[in-house]
Amino acid sequence: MRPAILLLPFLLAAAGCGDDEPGSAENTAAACRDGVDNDGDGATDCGDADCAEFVFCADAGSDADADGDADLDGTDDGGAEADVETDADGTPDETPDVPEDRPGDVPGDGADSDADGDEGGAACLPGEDGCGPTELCDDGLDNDCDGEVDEAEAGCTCTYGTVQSCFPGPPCGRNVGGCVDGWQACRTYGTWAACTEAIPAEDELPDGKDNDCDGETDERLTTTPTIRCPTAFESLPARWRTLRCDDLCAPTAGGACDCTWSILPPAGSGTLEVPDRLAETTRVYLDTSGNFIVTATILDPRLDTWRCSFALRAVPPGLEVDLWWDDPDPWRPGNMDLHVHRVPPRTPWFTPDDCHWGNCGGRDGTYLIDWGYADTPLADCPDLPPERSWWDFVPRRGCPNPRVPLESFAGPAGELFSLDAPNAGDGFRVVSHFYEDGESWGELPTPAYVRIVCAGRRVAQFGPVTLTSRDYGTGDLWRAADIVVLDAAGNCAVTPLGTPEAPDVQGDFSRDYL
Ligand SMILES: [Ca+2]
Ligand SMILES: [Ca+2]
Ligand SMILES: [Ca+2]
Ligand SMILES: [Ca+2]
Repeated sequence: MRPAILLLPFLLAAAGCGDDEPGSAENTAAACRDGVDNDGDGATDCGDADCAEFVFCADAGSDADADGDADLDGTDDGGAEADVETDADGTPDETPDVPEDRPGDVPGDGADSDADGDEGGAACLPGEDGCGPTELCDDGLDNDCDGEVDEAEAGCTCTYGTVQSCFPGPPCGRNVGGCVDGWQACRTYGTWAACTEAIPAEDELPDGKDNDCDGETDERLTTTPTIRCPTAFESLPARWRTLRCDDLCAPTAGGACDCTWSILPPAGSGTLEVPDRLAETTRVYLDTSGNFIVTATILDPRLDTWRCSFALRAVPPGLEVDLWWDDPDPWRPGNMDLHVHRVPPRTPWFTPDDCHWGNCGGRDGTYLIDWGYADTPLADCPDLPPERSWWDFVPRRGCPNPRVPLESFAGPAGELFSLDAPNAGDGFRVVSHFYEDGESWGELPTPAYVRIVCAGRRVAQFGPVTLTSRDYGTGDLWRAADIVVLDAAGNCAVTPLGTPEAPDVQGDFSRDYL
């Protein structure tokens, strides 16, 4: 699902430029972005104090979330957001941590295999959008700009369970400015699902962001920005993220703004809305990995209304496995459980080789798993909402590996398995168990999904696979996939079990064997 990024009607006010005269002062929006030292004082554009009040200059160096990375300044400084290119200004980052991706490149890989500035799609020259008459398959781009990426109608196929990053277009906007890639999974019948969790190109707004992803920010706009809209922030999953209206209100607004918040989470999340959506400062819980797209509707001091959408990217270290399900009967919610069994040994399920809610989820202070992994320091452990977790990591001064930090007793929120630092060669098998289904035993078959994230990258997603609860605590087991960790970074290979047409779903009796 993609957010409906619709612009409310808004008023364009003439830029109030005061006492400047063309060529004599550097305090107009145009003069502060023309690359010329207009007033001859030796300082150019944002380097000139006369330009400081403009939002595209005022952002420089701010660090609103105190993570050491200047959030909206368009430079990577090696902090937590270093891999998120927020400006796409066409100039190299001053202190780059990874090479920047170019339009059409595979996002985040920092590579441009043929050095043409364009790894995946048509070469993009200034002013081009990359739209063409033909959809190309396997590039994660909407080449024919019909709103669908690598679509079945164009003859594109894929291997069930694989996941690719995708961008719903236009192609030349990929990884440029405010555009953010999403994900799409290959469905049971071998075609790509819709590209979700992305921010596509929008109409340009005066907000300090390159909304139409053409490499220019706020171009051809005459109004002074009153808001400043970021592109993306990175976080660990299972964390709270603070949202501040102040961060979206430009110094040039001349006062405080008023915000209303909404959120569109990844599949498998229970964070369907911002809890306190009218508050100027509030927070949201990132309960799984992936992109949470936050949209703020902002009322500025001039009573103009704007919209700003940005991505909160929850990226786990090591290995994360998610289970979620679409409960067809919310009044009697079904309760599935995630089990991750180390392999070897090939012992039955529900043993100490199987990490699940009962021995790996912190219930009653019991943690009965010893797979030889070090604890993760407390500072890097998840924030835990009491309604979904039994853990208290403080007495332990850390969190164990592996662990099930979040449980769920009903959809749409899912369950999570975390192993922060797996070793090369480690193997695991993933099962979903339909524990019980309220009072309606076995009457409501329920579709389940499993997602596997390795080294911060979503690598596989399986489902929907229909499971049935046959009696209390004794429903189906779905053996979804085997995982082998390939290197110390946590990259992995995933093999589905069963076939797309006949997934490996067996009754509760099958818990006696792996
Ligand atoms: Ca394509
Ligand atoms: Ca298309
Ligand atoms: Ca632009
Ligand atoms: Ca803009």
